[in-house]
Amino acid sequence: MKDRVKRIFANAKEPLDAVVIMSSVEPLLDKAFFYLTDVPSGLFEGCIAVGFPDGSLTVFSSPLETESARVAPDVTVETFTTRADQSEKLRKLLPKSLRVGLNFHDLTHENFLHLKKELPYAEIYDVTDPVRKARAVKDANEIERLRHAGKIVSRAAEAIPSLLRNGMTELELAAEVEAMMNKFGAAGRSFDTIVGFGAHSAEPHFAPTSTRLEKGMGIVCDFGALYQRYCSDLTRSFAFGQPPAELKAVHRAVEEAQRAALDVIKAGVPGREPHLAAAKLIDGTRWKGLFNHGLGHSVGLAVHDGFSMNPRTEENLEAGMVITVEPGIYVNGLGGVRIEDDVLVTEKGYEFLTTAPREYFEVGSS
Ligand SMILES: [Mn+2]
Repeated sequence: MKDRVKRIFANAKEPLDAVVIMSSVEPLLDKAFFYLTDVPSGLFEGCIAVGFPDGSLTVFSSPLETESARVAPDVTVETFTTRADQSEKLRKLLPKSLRVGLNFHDLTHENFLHLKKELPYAEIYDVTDPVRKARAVKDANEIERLRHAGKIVSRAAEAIPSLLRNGMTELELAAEVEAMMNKFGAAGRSFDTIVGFGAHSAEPHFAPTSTRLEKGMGIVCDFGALYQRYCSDLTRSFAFGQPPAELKAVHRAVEEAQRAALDVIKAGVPGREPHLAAAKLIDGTRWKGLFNHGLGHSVGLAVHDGFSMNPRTEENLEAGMVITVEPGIYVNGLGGVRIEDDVLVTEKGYEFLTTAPREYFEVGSS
């Protein structure tokens, strides 16, 4: 993935000689390793990728994953046997007094100290921001996978009304939604599924429990599919049977807030503007102040992929970004509503990557 390697160097403020990406053990893997190598399979725990300004990339792989690494396009693979062997090969590749960029954001402190020791003459620079910026704007290959991850999660969302049963638990619904995603082609979930019934739905990141579904409860389901390492992230809100009148009105307000945010999304717009549009709409209702999180975030190899939209966002939207748009209103004791979709930012506006009906609210009452 020569272009991806080059983009990191182009984004760096200082001229660098090499960028070193090193993963620890699951879950402390650096997703930048997969961004640069595009290896379809493998964890690559403790492995290292070294990129150079001409776009070339060397991977130090354990024997365990060498075959997976060989599939990667444009990568030189060197297999190491022990950590000492890996260090020796690294020192040979990066002789003294080079300017070396490290991705501080995803490098464990232990590995940082290790690399400093193994490369004592190197000048170390933090490339967190150049890596983040490169990953924020997706290339065609990434967009294709994100589109597919969006399709899978949308199909699962469409199935939810048929899954709802009187007396089922939040944990059961979460498991069934995940099973749907797997059935439709997901390699797994992109984060722990959120299912909240009734008052639980007012907690944006609620972890499902054995609470049972009863008539008149609101439901929030927030979940995502992994497809070829790429994430989707979708939220739909339902009511089981006839919900309290206030919850219905909340749902309408959230739909309108999402519409207002989407209407301002296009390349060149400051990233805070869509957030402010949704917040303005919600703050003009009786639920003022109850939209208590940012409007959305970038999705990619990570479900929170480095860019986010909130009142403090300084960066502009760029064509090729894939972001969530997820306003919500949370009323303590009553319940909450959130509607979340993934969109691709374009020059003229945006394109939905998730498609399940948004307006659908009251479902099955028995
Ligand atoms: Mn999200």
